[in-house]
Amino acid sequence: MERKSRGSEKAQAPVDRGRRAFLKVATAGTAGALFWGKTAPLRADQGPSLSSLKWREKFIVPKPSQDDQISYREFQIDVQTTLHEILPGVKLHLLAFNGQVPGPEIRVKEGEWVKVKFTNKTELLHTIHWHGVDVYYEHDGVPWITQRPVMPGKSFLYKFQAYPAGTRWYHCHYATPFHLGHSMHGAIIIESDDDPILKTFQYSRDYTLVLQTFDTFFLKDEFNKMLERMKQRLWLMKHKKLDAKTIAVFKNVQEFLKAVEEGWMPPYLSERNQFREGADLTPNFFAINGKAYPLTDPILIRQGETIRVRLINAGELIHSLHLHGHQFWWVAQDGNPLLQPIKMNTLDIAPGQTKDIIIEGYNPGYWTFHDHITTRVTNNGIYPGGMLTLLVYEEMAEREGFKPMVSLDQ
Ligand SMILES: [Cu+2]
Repeated sequence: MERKSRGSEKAQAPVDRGRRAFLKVATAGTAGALFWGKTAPLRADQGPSLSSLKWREKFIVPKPSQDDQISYREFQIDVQTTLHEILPGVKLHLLAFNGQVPGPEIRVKEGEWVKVKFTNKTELLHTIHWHGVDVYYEHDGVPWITQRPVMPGKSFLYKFQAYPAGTRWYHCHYATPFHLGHSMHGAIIIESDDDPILKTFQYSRDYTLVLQTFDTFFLKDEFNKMLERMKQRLWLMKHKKLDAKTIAVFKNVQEFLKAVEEGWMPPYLSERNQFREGADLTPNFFAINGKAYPLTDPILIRQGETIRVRLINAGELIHSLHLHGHQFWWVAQDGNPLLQPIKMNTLDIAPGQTKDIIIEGYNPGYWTFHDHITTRVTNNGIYPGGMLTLLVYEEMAEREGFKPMVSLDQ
């Protein structure tokens, strides 16, 4: 089913005409770019205009229909505990979507209707939030605001129309400092035939890199506490005592204030204190797609090839990613194409953000791509490690049988 009326044809026409006009100008080699309908000088660090003015169009996010007359792309996602290895000897019990770290990547086309059956296979409470996707509010996955959390053993059907195109992600929105840190996240890539980045750069390969930090002491400690809470909750469930009182749900703020007045002690006044800013979260492992260097997967490229790398920061820290031997194009922010790509070699990415870059294969070799906040290229404080991967020219590696050296200096 097509999304109805996203701006009138009349409103779109000038943009398309503008884009065609610009492409003509660009191919003719004129040093000028159409920017907001005016000619602006093309800076050396700017790429061709991506002319993405879609966000200006007017539309209302549709509510998923109840009768299921729509044809959906269907996905099954569960959450379970899994034993995940970041590095040999560093195994952590984590909460993971379909037992994977990061969770399965969902790829859909813009405008497609998506149905995700989410099943909770733990004794904790969870939801899924679709980060950066324009979903109908009832499917936004914020516990107690737009839905009741998904209870142990229960399922929830998330339905939405995939929009807008771009690099987006999903994560649990329940007790997020803990559940997100525990790897309840994954990528959702919304593709479009009309993607200005694909049209402009004609890239042939597309990589997704999910950045994550682990505080293994915190996670181990919290996991043990969580197992204890799970045991308690199982007992409550068995004796049919898991109810609103047990998990302290109030209908509104007044009801909550009244309970405090009458002597009920909120958990933040107790000793639990589990997510205290700064004091507790001191990550000692830094991962790309669930692995720390030297177990990170290399990014493969060939001479003359253009690739797209989608970066998703699912962790707690800001990263400053630097690529050796190349300038790359920064082309999208939070999934949305920039009006003008920017040429750079070090890109910062804050928690929750996604950024897309285009790398052109013009300097054959083996190059590191890493967080330039240097404490993050370590494993438990030991260099080298952490958030570091390699850009590897495939044909060279094939010819020379290149395998990165692994040094674990004492
Ligand atoms: Cu959760």
